[in-house]
Amino acid sequence: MSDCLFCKIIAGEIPSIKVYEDEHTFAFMDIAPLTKGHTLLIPKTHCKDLFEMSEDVARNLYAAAPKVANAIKAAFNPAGMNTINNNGAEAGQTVFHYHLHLVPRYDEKDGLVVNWNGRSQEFPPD
Ligand code: DGP
Repeated sequence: MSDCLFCKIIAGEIPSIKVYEDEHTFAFMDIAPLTKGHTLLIPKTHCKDLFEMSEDVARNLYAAAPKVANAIKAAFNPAGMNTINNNGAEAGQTVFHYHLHLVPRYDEKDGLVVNWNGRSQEFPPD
């Protein structure tokens, strides 16, 4: 899609820090990382969100997810990882090309505020 930010990143028209690429997917560092190593995994085929995603695109994307997660783990040595995907502005989506957030977690006191489902919650909860 010509006016899509993430399509432009895939095409190399906008620079990014690439983490992984194969025939169907592309992964790069988030410009505003929630934690060290926060990465976005996207399909090369443009689709707005999960509701528009075909089974083939989903299969290829999630086949790449463990590879990307393990590359992040090897590079940053996190203790855990959140995978999150926002669909629709009301759900917090700001870029309308499907993306899976891979957010490394370092310890329960890393101060990250979790706000994936419309609720804001200090981590860890009381
Ligand atoms: P979401 O709110 O789920 O739609 O997340 C969009 C993410 O995209 C957000 O964490 C910031 C990231 N982002 C936005 N613009 C750019 C960009 O130009 N480059 C990179 N690397 N990330 C971007």
